[in-house]
Amino acid sequence: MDKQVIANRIQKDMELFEPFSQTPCHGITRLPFTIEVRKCVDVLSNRMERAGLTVREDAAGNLYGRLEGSEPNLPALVIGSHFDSVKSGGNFDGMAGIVVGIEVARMLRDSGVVLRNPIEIMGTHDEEGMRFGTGFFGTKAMMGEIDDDYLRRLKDSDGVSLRDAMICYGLSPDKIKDAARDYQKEIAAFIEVHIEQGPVLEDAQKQLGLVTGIVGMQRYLVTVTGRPDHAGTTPMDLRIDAMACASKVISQMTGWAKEAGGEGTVATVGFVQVAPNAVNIIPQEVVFSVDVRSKEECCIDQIVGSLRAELEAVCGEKGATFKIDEKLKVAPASLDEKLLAMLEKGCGDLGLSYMRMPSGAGHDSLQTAPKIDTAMVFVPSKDGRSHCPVEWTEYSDLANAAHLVYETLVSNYR
Ligand code: HGY
Ligand code: MN
Ligand code: MN
Repeated sequence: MDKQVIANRIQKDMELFEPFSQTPCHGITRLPFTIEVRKCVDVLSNRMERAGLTVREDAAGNLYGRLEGSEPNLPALVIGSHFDSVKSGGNFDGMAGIVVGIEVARMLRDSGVVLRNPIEIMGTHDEEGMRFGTGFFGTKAMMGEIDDDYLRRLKDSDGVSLRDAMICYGLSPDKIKDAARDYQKEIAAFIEVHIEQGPVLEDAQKQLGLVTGIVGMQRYLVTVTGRPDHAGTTPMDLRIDAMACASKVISQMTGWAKEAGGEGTVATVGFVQVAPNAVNIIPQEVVFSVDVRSKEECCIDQIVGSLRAELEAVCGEKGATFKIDEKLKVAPASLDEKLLAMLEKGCGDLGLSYMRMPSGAGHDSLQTAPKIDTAMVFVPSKDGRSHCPVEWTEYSDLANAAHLVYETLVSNYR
């Protein structure tokens, strides 16, 4: 299999998605259940069909392309990742893993090799949680973890519920349970190829990363409520200033993360919204996001505990109130040792340099790993950058990942 041919085919596919962005002059923005995602899914469907796959979309808007094996009743080997993006992100985060999966299907077609198990190339919907503040929607739906309350409760910044967004996209939310898979019977393994989104592989000059585990994550939306007053006539000691309270708490997040220690422990406030958001009005309300991660769940709990205690103290002192909405809570996950060993052997057979490494980013694999044998293959990110317009990965690196997954499947599932 000529590696340049594979890299060229991957590049051709990847470049098809570049025009689909809500922020054409500033990176890629493909929020769930929007026209940008719809266009990506339509192109992905076409590429899957041309690769000989039978395509279907499920009730959550996930996309599957299936290739039968010699024993169709065996559980499928799913190769997947997400087609949605962050705001002003890159074209590779998520999409690269789906395109590599389609390339593996083409390699099987071209080689004439028929695996025992069927394979399914999967594009998942709303992994990032960018619009509704959660994350991993598509894989949660596949695991049967989404109910109607979830769809009604979660709303975007315009007040559109996840349920209504699905209806506008052409889905029937009442059928969400149809997206659930009997994964014990239907899925043998979930394999995700993904850009590393950090500098480790590039610094170590390794071609591939074999992921040993993924950090746990907790996401919250905090609302601090004060009292709007005139910025000029209200004495400092009479104010109930929501921004003064929120900023005092937010400024301590980095210290709490350092104090908590633990491998991969990080805390981020990435979103802040002020109301009424006017230069001469004391803020009535501040809403901010909290994203806390660690390989050790106790470290996450410690940071969230400090957040809660400080909100109590600061708001109590100033006469403000607060609420904390939980948006996401997922435990750290170890990935499957058997699959890791297969991939490691594959790297050896192909002469590809690699290293075992943890993932500080969350992925669909975080949702599948507790119940489905799951493996992740990382490819290097240029300068370690991701979730920004300069995100870049060499197509030859994606070709290496396709080669590894192809060889691993052929060596172990033929
Ligand atoms: O947030 C993450 O780590 C991933 O990009 N969803
Ligand atoms: Mn991402
Ligand atoms: Mn991703």
